[in-house]
Amino acid sequence: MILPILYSFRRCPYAMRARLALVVSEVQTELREILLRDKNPEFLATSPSGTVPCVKDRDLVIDESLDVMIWALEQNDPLRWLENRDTALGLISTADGPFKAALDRTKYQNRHQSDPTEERAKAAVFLDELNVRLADTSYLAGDHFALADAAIAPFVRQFANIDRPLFDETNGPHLIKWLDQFLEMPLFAGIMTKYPPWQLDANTVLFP
Ligand SMILES: N[C@@H](CCC(=O)N[C@@H](CS)C(=O)NCC(=O)O)C(=O)O
Repeated sequence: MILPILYSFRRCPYAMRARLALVVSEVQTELREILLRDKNPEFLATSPSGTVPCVKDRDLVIDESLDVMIWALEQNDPLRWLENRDTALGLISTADGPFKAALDRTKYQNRHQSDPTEERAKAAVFLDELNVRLADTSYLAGDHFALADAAIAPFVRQFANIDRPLFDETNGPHLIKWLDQFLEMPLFAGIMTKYPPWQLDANTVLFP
């Protein structure tokens, strides 16, 4: 059987969300760890955007992390991650749009010539919205950890890691608890295994 290939990068939050969905759906892939500063020609020939994650399943190429999640979960969704999908997709669109822009402009202020205080304020609009949602339920879109949580938590983690004490001081308790719960999930530990960068003659690495 030819397995789908997953081009991934351990620390990329987009690749993290894809790996979370692959673990939960038990869709097995051949994992190829990519170095973003030295991309393999095979990866560049596959991914139209040159970004991770990217899945190649025979003739099908999936170059967007959210599409990888949905592709995997539509094959097998034992934990009902696709429930409340429309609510999830709305939140993910804000996370990937204005929130991710503010995250990058807070984290890489030199590259963007941005004002981190202004950018933190923009990020806070979304983070406050999440905190309000999490006051009512423990998860972003329903009564269990699902698509929205898995797609968004890697980005909230990245934002929090810029300055964790400041994050804890300036964010609501429900959001902090939700993030900490995510970081403690065996599921999260399971997608953060380190792999050597892939090479053409490397042994096959199965994921999950
Ligand atoms: N919209 C894409 C974005 C993926 C993305 O930007 N990934 C980053 C790594 S976190 C990347 O591969 N950047 C290419 C580079 O740094 O050269 C998705 O959702 O998959």
